[in-house]
Amino acid sequence: MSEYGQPMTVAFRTCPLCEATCGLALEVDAAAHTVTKVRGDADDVLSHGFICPKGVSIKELHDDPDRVRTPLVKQPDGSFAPATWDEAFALIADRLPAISAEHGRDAIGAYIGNPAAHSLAFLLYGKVLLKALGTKQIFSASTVDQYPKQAASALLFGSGSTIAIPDLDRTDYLLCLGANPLASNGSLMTAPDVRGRLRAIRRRGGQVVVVDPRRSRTVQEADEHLPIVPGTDALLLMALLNVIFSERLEALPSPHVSDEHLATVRALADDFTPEAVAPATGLDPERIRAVARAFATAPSAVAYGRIGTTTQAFGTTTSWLIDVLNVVTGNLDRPGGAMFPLPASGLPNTKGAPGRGRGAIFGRWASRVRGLPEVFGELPAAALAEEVDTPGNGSIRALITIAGNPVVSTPNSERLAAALGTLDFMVSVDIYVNETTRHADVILPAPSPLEKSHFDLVFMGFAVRNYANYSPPVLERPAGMPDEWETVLRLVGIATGQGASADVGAIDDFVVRAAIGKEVADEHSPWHGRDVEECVAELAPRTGTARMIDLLLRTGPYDLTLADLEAQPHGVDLGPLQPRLPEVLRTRSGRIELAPEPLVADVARLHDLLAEAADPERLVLIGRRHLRSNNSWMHNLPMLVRGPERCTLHVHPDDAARLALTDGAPATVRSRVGELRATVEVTEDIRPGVVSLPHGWGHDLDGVEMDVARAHAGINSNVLTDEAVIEPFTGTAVLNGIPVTLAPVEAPVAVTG
Ligand SMILES: Nc1nc2c(c(=O)[nH]1)N[C@H]1C(S)=C(S)[C@@H](COP(=O)(O)OP(=O)(O)OC[C@H]3O[C@@H](n4cnc5c(=O)[nH]c(N)nc54)[C@H](O)[C@@H]3O)O[C@H]1N2
Ligand SMILES: Nc1nc2c(c(=O)[nH]1)N[C@H]1C(S)=C(S)[C@@H](COP(=O)(O)OP(=O)(O)OC[C@H]3O[C@@H](n4cnc5c(=O)[nH]c(N)nc54)[C@H](O)[C@@H]3O)O[C@H]1N2
Ligand code: SF4
Ligand SMILES: [Mo]
Repeated sequence: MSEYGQPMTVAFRTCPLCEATCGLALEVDAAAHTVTKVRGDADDVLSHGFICPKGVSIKELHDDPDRVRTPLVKQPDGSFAPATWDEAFALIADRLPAISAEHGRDAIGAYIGNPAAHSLAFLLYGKVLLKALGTKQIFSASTVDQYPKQAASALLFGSGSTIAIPDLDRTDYLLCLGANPLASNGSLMTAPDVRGRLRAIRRRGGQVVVVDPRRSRTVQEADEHLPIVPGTDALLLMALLNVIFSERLEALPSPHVSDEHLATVRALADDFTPEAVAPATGLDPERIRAVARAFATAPSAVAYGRIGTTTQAFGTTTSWLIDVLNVVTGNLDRPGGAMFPLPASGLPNTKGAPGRGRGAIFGRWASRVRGLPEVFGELPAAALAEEVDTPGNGSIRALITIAGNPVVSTPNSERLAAALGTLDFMVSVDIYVNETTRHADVILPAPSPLEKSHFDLVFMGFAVRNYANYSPPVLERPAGMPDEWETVLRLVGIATGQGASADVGAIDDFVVRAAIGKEVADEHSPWHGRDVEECVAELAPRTGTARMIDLLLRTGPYDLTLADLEAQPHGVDLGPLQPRLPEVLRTRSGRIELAPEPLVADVARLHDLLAEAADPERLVLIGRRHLRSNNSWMHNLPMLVRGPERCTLHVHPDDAARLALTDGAPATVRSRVGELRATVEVTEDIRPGVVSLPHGWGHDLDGVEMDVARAHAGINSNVLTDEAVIEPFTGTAVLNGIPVTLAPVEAPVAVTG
């Protein structure tokens, strides 16, 4: 019983806080509008009871007094005052259309952050809003994250969401590059309890090899660690291919790859012998050979790369070579290798004609200031500041941020913060007054995660097993609080000139009819040829996100409806991943484009990298993640920030000795763009020449209204990362491998007398 004398109930739902999508079992105290206990759901079909400290902290997140619960409007003195929803929307309707009328549609920018990838509101209606705004100034966290992987996948397989996922539960050999899933809980690999799954690989006689400049927690679970020089993974991959080709260890040719492409790749690898790449990668040639042989001869093997391989100078090329390695060893699309999930809600690769499509198209427009190419409908986040602070036709005068904190999460934070201060108008849909949203004129809050429904539309498509689950809200929304999708559609109403009081239901009806229209027109859809109104009636009386999900499920690859998922609170297991070639392809050729022309051309840059002499004095900065952190926004939860200081600069003892740095003492870190004072942590767990600072900290800026985070402020590593240094294909920021210099901070001379 709760203290209010009401019975306690247990609710099951998916944790929305990271890609692992664990099942939570929550003891609900509806009368007190909170949960009293958070456990892992032992019956969840994917997570089987696994949970991490962040999942437990969902209670603190819900209860957090600093979480924004009513719209906030900026006052003339710079403070925020609560407003009603109608007042907030009226203000937006007054300002936003006027700016686009005066300066053009591109004068309104949009930045979409990471939690939006877990939020049905943005997944289902975000595109509608961006289309309604009609701006090309669209930015997101994807260009400080995974776009290189998606671009490589699009070139190879024809769609950016056709990502080959490690078949973790059946593989005999995992080669993990630039990922630390024991801290991150996995990314582009939805797999709760990675530690358990890695231990299972080793228990069944398999091997785990980790390529990382640091001795990460994942390294501690591995058989072998290759402590690579940051940014040189593509050289290592070329050397692995070189050994495999020269020792004739490749698999039989695949019917899905042309001989010509295979020959191209083989020729490209020619120059990259283990000896040739050894100086640049810092890796022993014999160990490279041994890994190549073991990978190629294992019954099954898979190469997998994440942040350390995408947010670096060779992001797309490295991501490509990872899949080339999977392909030439026969490990693509087979159990234990890299496989393509088939999620219940479908993917672009389940729509249209199977096996063939339009392929990847990039660069349909370019950014105004630097001329950087569009990728997946966006411009690079590294270009956001210059698009605001460089005057001229098309400069951004108003910005909408949605579930994003670009001031902390994107390169050269100080420039971006200054730029946001010059905007004519800014709206943030967010749950905190943080480093970014403090610049807003209006903050529109989202309901607490316990007050929202949940369906991990994106991440079920990147999971190590096919499964589906749906979570209705655990708690009712407080009176007057709209659902997040209603907020998005009210913004759509404003952007389409219908004003602040547009009929959200009518917009929703319009959107669902358009989606149904596509299905009935697609000859490969189970709804092909049906009457739109009859389909609308079939989905009634649902509305909003629930209706859209029901539509996706009914037209998806399994015979499922939302009601089926509602009846299964622990989720529905749809079995291990199945081979999907060739139907999964959407390339023009109908085959895997193993040697995409732009990436083949980029190999010249790899030759240059080979020739770069190793400079023993050179120091580069990389990042790292900690289990109790989530990018920039969960440091206000006491249970996640307690314990020793975590925002420290890891320095190898040799570098510390050379530079006279002391463990626990401050040091000045300088890069081209910024300077920070960091606390040094001397550790053998990083290779010499490399230093590491976690991202997402630095909460002591003026106007941040997060008391716990302020008390554990840390420093923002993106003050040091350089917006000018980007990956060439996607404009993704190079966040790993930033040249820095270090110096001890001299203790102030005591003045007595
Ligand atoms: N140096 C360095 N920088 C990095 C990285 C790195 O490895 N190194 N990693 C990069 C990566 S991978 C990513 S994804 C980005 C993340 O970049 P961002 O997405 O810009 O930043 P987050 O810290 O995830 O901020 C999320 C925001 O969403 C808000 N929020 C949380 N829940 C909700 C909700 O339910 N609704 C709404 N409307 N808002 C919500 C939070 O308050 C916060 O403001 O950071 C990148 N930056
Ligand atoms: N606890 C926690 N979990 C998270 C997040 C978080 O902030 N905290 N963020 C979430 C998000 S948005 C994402 S995208 C994922 C990211 O998930 P992961 O990619 O697993 O993230 P990291 O733990 O940063 O692991 C990246 C590793 O790459 C290494 N590295 C750096 N540079 C290089 C390089 O040049 N080459 C190689 N081979 N390695 C390099 C780093 O030392 C680090 O160990 O995590 C998600 N989960
Ligand atoms: S691993 Fe991710 S999904 Fe699972 S409980 Fe932790 S934060 Fe939630
Ligand atoms: Mo991310």
